[in-house]
Amino acid sequence: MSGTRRRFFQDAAVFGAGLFGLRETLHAGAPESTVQSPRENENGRHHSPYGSHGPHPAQARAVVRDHAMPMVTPDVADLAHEMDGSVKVFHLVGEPVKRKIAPFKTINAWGYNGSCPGPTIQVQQGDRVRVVFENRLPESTSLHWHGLEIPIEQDGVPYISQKPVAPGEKYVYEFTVHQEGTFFYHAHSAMQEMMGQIGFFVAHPEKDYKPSVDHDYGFILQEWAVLPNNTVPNTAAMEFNWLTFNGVSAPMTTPLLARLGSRVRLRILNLGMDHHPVHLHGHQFVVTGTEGGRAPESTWCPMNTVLVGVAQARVVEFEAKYPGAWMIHCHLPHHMMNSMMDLMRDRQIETADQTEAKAMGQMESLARSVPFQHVHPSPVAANAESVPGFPQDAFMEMGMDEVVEKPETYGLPKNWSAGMMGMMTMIRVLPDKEYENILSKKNSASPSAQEEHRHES
Ligand SMILES: [Cu+2]
Repeated sequence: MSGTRRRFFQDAAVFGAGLFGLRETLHAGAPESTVQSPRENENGRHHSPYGSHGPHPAQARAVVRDHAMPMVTPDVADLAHEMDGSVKVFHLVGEPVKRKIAPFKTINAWGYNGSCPGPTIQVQQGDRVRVVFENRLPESTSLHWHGLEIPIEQDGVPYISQKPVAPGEKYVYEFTVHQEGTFFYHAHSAMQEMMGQIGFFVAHPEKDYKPSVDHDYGFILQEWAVLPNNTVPNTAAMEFNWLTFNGVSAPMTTPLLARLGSRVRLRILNLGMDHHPVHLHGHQFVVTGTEGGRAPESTWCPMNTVLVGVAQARVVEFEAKYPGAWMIHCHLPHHMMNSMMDLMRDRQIETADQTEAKAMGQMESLARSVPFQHVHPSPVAANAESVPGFPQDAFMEMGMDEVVEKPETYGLPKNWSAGMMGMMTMIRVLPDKEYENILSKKNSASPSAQEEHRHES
């Protein structure tokens, strides 16, 4: 075991339960016993996603796999399981979910177990998996296992492979996972997909991937059309004003942490109406896998932007060589924005009178109603008004550091949040001392979160 890898496991023990600053959102209406965070898995306080009890041979292998690293889905919890003999049993509940996607915007999405996207399911290649699904939506639905090679009866297509699951009904899916890779589950109904009904299904490989990584993170890319003064996504829309990573828009996305010199894996999954070119700053990565599993090393080539098409997963890996807060974002310009219209409510900044004083006055009064402190640090030229095209970005920035503060944001430059919007997060590549400092902050910041889950153990 390399020094870096050993340190990772030490870190995992320190991390504690408080990975998420958004716990109250994640758990709104969720049966607590069915959701847990990846770090709780690593801490060993709860059922591991790999299984940890029972004498079955598959179990013995699973115990070994407890030491493998689960993927972390920032801002989304993992789904716990129980064992029935050698079968891993998950309980998934499809239901309406309130999701705070930005400090001033909460939407009525649909998801699973109180979470949108749904909680992450992590299994081991070779596992027998049972998912007891309960439909608490107001209409029929089903669950499709995207990318998995399973019997047709488990495919989750209404009328074709099963009867739709009616509201209030349960349906049991059961199959053996013979593949490895980054898969997902979703309702097999277009409008329900656009309401948010998707979640990760990760199958960890029988034989470790080479090279091994020190950090493994997953993102689900989603887009939403939610008009100002509205909370319900327009699932028939062709244009989108809210873009999210794991159900939150920057700057609410929880920054990723990586120790300087470590190897990082990102799994990026897209379910929406657009394809997203996801770009990493300051480093080159290689695509090591797709929604079909691990890609042969002969296909790896250096890049820093990967196009993640609808219904695709792209797995990339890189060495975190350079210290700093490096952006990871969709590069479509309009996907690097939040909907300013929401902050304006029923008003707009009048472009005919776009003086800084007037625009700022409106921003300040609206920010107070949210409430957050709006900081606008970027100066404009004295003759800005006379330049055709002005303004473009001048009044777009929304500094709100305090509102989105969490241990992972500690030490970022003042007003960092003004530089982050839409489908965007950052990976903070940190030297040992800074990295450990944030880990200990996470640990001490989360006693209530630890307390909250202790009774389940
Ligand atoms: Cu995009």
